[in-house]
Amino acid sequence: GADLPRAAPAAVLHAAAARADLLMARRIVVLTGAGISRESGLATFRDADGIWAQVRIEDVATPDAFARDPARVQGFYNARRAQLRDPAIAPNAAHLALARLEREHPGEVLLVTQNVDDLHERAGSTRLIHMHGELMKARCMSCHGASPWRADIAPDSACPACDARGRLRPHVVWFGEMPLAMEEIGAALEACDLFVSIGTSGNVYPAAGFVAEVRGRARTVELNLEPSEGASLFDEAMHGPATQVVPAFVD
Ligand code: BV8
Repeated sequence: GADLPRAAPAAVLHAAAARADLLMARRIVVLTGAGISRESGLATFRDADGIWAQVRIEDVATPDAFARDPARVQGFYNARRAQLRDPAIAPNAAHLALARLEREHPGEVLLVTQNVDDLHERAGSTRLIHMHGELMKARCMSCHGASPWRADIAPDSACPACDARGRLRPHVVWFGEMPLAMEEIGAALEACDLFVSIGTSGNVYPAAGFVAEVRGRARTVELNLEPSEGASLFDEAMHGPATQVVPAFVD
């Protein structure tokens, strides 16, 4: 009839079926995005109230932007660092559920996050890859070593660790740069039998392509507020706020 959707939607996953999936899975890769931190008070990127609605990517999140106006780029990241340090910002029920998932499946869960916040580690996750870097670290442009960010780092500050006294930049992956740990992520994707994507719009590659890589070999599940760009590529989905759907999936 007229009400039938044109494309086959991902099957809606119920908590009991999700639980059975989890119990059977042996190698789990979880990909998270900004949506998981939204209910902790951090803005997403592409929603109407998102970061990319306030500032242009090409002004703050590309190597060119940093070369042109390092102070502007530092200012952008310093504001986000200050927000992350606000005592009101803390891990939510979704971050905590993923830390429990790791504890309940020792050695079987790899959490790959696109987020530069530190809410997953504050929640207790340890097998964690920050593929787009970490807000609270600086990276040396000469020795490439990452070190904790300090408030007194200026656009011309030198690396405390290397002989070359290279300049420091935010330890984040900008547009046009290669995300971190891609080999390790590729190996985990190849070996996994369950892939869960949480709170990501599916707009930024290579992360947005992970589901297509594992499809057919691994069971694929989307947990997001609404269907993402790649929603039709997932076997199953639960749509709703992360603090509800992630604990429902894990517990
Ligand atoms: C690379 C760090 C290769 C910085 C980020 C075509 C044209 C031009 C370029 C490309 C192209 N195709 C591919 C590219 C490359 C480009 C890209 O993908 N561009 C897109 C825009 C087309 N990708 C890259 O450049 C990547 N690098 O490809 O390198 C290479 C090869 C050789 C040599 C050199 C390089 C690097 C990309 C990394 C960019 N850096 N972040 C910073 O944070 O300041 S990306 C940025 O988007 C974010 O930081 C985040 O990491 C990433 C993903 O965003 P999401 O997390 O998904 O957030 P979003 O707002 O989009 O979505 C939120 C979702 O949550 C929504 O669906 C919403 O419904 C949901 N939600 C909201 N609330 C809740 C919720 N869900 C649950 N509960 C809630 N409460």
